[in-house]
Parts: sequence; structure tokens; C-alpha cells
Amino acid sequence: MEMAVQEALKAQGMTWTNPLVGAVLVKDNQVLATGYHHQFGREHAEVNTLSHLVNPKQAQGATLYVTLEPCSHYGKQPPCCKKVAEAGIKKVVIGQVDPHQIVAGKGIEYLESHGVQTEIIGGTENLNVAYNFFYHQKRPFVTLKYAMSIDGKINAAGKTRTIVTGDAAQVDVQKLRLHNQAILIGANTLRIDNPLLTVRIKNLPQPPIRIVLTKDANQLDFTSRMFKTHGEIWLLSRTELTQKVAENVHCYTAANWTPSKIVQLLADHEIQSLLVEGGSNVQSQFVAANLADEIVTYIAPLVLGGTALPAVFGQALAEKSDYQLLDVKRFNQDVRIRVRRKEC
Ligand code: AOF
Ligand code: ZN
Repeated sequence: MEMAVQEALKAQGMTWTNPLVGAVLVKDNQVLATGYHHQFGREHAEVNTLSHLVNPKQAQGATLYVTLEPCSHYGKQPPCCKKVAEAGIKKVVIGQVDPHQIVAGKGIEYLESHGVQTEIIGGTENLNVAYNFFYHQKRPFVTLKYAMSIDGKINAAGKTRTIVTGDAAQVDVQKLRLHNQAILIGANTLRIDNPLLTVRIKNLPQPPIRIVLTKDANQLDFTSRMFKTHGEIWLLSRTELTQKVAENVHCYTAANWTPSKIVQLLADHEIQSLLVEGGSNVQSQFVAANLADEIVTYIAPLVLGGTALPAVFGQALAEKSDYQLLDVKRFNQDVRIRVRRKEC
């Protein structure tokens, strides 16, 4: 199963709202074939693995290790459980049951009723944290990310951008973006940082949707770097946009875009994950609404001083929020701390 997990990870960032799935076909203690789901819309891990056999007959009597329950529905691809049974596979060892309602145990039922043994061993859930969360909670998994100085500040006083962390930490942020289907910033961050919010370490077929939260979309500076790049951009505004900006720019209006409304909009579009990159006011609204599921903090050995802008600032909390530590990792001079909400 560990090999199957490594297979699945090869497609990081490529499967969009589909899960990462890997598989290994074994017979007589020998690996016959490995495979994974390469890209959203393409063949599933099971079929990809079977396609690597020199002779399809080799599958007869073999055991398939797969990180997720084989699917049972006709979607963009035909049902894998049928292909597995037809191939003559004797047993399927499954990393986790698919939480997606269209499958959710039906793949296992099909296999069992067609003479294929199944065993659920668990342990692959971390491959698809947001996917699992989305189908259980019916809303996207929200991650807050910020970089701060050792004295807890994200920006020096004034209106210019402060580079807090070094290169290695910034590459890590690219990986974080790879795992999210949407990235949110506030209008102030757009103005001050002028970020691209793109993934530059891999060419993604479906890059994360970039979302800007603003009171009035008409006040945004459309000459910002972000608007010169490809990929969808959503503007969440109180007022309608009076001009057409570009094909890739969409404006959604509401009287007040609270975190729960934002999360609902994303859920309606089946977006499973959201990365909130700033600024401190937008992030504090997510914390106050108890909608910050994971917080990723980079801490740099730098003191910005008492007048600089603190992290997650602007909104009082009704009560303190407890998180649990996921891990601590060093990136040269910087340290990354990841915490997750206890209920997640
Ligand atoms: C994948 N890859 O290897 C497996 C999946 O629209 P479809 O046909 O691609 O179906 C997507 C669903 O199929 C997905 O939500 C999950 O429930 C199931 N299994 N999906 O993309 C795979 N095994
Ligand atoms: Zn499938």
C-alpha cells in the first residue's frame, strides 16, 4: 500500500477535484504493475495499472492494492469495480472507502457480489484531506497561510510589501498552492503585495482559482500583475462590476461576503479546498467564524517592531480556538509550523 501511495503522489496538483489514487497489482509476492490517476478526467488508477500489464491474463488471481475504493459509477470514466472483476483479480486491498456519495461502499459491494474479496486496511486518508473533508462536511477545507517575523508581524508599518521569509519557504508556499483549488486574498493585499498567486513549480491543467475579496470591484487596479496572467479570477464584491475586464475574470456580488458565504459559494461550485493568503484582517474573519481548519505559519528570524501589522489581526474572538500541532519543519533560516483544528 505504501507503494500505491507513492504512485498516487505523482499526480499532486493534477487531479483537480478528483482524488489522488494509486494502485499496485501483486501476484506470488511479485509486483506485476503499478499505476495512478494522472489527471482530472483521465483513466482511473485501477485501469491505468491494468494497462501496464504485458498480458491482461496476468491479472487473473492477482491482488490489487489501491489507495481508494474502486468506483462504481459512470462519470468521466467507466466504473473501475467492473474492470477489476472482469480482469479476474482475486482480491482488492483498499486504503480507504470513498466518501463521495456516488461510490461510498457501492464499489466494494459490487466486487464482493462478483466474487472478488475485499479488505479495507485504512491509512491512506492523508492523501486526500480536502477531498475527504469536503464529502463529509459539505464545504471546502480552509487553510490559512502567513509568514511572520519572530515578533509576530506580517508587514512593516507603511504601504509597501515586506519580504519576510527566504527562498526555500517561498518554494514551500508553491507546494501549498498546488494542493488548493482556490486562493483568497483581500483587496489590500492585492494593492500592497501585487501578488501573482500562481503555481510556478508545475504546469497545472486546472490552476487554483484566484479570489479577491473587495468592497467594490470597480475600485481594483486591473493593471495588477494578477490580471495579466491566465487562470480564473473571481472578484467577491458588494457592487456589480460595471466594465468587462477579461474572459477569465468573474464578479460575484453579495451585500456582505462573510467567510461562511464565501465557503458556501465555493461549495456550490464543488471546490474542495481554499487557501487564505491574507491579509491579516481577512484571515482573522476566518478564525473568528471558526472556518480556519488548518493554519500554516512561516516564522522568520526578523524583528519588525511594535508598529508593524500583526498576523491574524482585526477581529475579536468570542473564545480562544484550540488547534493541534501537525508538524514543525525548518527551511534554512525559517521555520514552518502547521496546526489543524481539533475537530478536523
Ligand atoms: C479518480 N481517480 O483513480 C479513482 C476515482 O468523473 P470520474 O469518472 O473521473 O469519477 C471521479 C470519481 O471517481 C471520484 O470522485 C471518486 O469518487 C471516484 N474514484 N476517481 O478520479 C481514481 N479511483
Ligand atoms: Zn474508478
